[in-house]
Amino acid sequence: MRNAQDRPNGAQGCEALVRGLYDRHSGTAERFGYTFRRESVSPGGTPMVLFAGNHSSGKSTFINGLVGADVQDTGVAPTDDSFTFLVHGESDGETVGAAAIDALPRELKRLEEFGPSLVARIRVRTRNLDALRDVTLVDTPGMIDSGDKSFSRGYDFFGVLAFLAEVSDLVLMMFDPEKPGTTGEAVEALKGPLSGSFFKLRILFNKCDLFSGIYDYARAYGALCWNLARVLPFKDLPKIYNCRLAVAPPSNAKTIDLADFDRLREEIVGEIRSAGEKRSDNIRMAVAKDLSCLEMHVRMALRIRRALARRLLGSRLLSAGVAVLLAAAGVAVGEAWGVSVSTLHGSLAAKGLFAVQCIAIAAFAAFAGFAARGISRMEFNRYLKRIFADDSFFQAEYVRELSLGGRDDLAEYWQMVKPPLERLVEVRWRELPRFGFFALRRLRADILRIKG
Ligand SMILES: Nc1nc2c(ncn2[C@@H]2O[C@H](COP(=O)(O)OP(=O)(O)OP(=O)(O)O)[C@@H](O)[C@H]2O)c(=O)[nH]1
Ligand SMILES: [Mg+2]
Repeated sequence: MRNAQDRPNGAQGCEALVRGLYDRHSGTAERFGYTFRRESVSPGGTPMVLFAGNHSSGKSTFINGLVGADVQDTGVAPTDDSFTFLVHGESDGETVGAAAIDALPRELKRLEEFGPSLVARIRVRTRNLDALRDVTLVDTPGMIDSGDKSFSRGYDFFGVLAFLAEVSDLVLMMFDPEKPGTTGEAVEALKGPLSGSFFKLRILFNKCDLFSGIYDYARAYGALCWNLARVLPFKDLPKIYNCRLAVAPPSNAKTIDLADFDRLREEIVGEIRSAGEKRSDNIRMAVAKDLSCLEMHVRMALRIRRALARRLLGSRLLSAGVAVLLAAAGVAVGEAWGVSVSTLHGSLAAKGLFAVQCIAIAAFAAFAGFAARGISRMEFNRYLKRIFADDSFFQAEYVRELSLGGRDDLAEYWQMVKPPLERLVEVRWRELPRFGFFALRRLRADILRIKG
């Protein structure tokens, strides 16, 4: 596989810029408990194209067609449960598991974090094929539906998909007429893991040769658009590449013209071949997104910490106030109906009774104070849980930007920032820093710089 040294200076410059940015902001990320999404980048590495989608939608067939050899198994039944990286090498070879991850570029090391079940399913196939010189192709397990909700792949499939989409330069999501956007995993993938990579996502509707007529095709295409509209957060429908990769069995006598499907296939093949041209831009965008997420994380952490500290102080003052009020009321009641201070000059017995009265008042006030504290702590915990139940904190923090409109990216970042921030706040909100003015200023400047 090619490495950074083989690539031109533009890519090297991009790598240096990116590394400098991550170094500069790693302190802020650490202080605020933010984990970078793509800390390690190899802009000089080979561009990567990810093939995802329904099982039997033709991912492996497409790859075989691109490289001009049968490197991947194909078949109608779910064929593949591995993530296969097809890379160029002088001799043919195959590695699986930890050794395969070692053979991949540095930025893919994070795959190890998904656990041994995933590591065992990582495969690197080296082939001496010209088509692989300038691109690494990644075949993924087909997406399926399971009747049993407890069905699991033994690793975080969507997490892996999100990570691979993040580091890829082009992501192909393949559907076929049999399941036009109705596969549970495919829908979930578009809603979650791939939602941060829409700008490099291409949707393919394969096997268009299978339609028996234009009505048949229109119905399936309509169903795909209908299902996509429910998960894609855009007003406009993205371009869908209707194509075919194989020839239908002769029994399916065609009444629709296949030429357009073949043209669109060639268009997407062209995009795959030119994936390298977009690599520097993709990396810049990915880093800008990562830093923007860090900026949002810092802003939201500061706002939430401030709100929680205020709430905690309020509830403490309330319980102390309850104790003081009850103590004052106890003293007043004692003065009116109990042993008054004015009677203390008298007998020793009166002094004794007065002491008992004071102790009783103090005990009562302390008990009431503790009870009030317990109640306000419960209320505080409820408040803590409510913070992430809706997006009101996010909307309050970004009220100005949201009111101006045209900032759909903010909602996208919030979806990425929210889950880890929620976990962080729940576990250690007190340890979050109180101030971040200068860190935010630096971040803003660098985000603008990298966006160019
Ligand atoms: N008619 C027709 N058949 C196709 C087309 N593309 C792929 N196939 C067939 O569909 C079957 C499944 O293709 P694969 O490439 O194995 O599909 P896959 O997406 O890799 O499947 P998994 O690895 O199981 O996820 C194979 O028998 C292919 O020959 C196409 O455009 N038209
Ligand atoms: Mg396959």
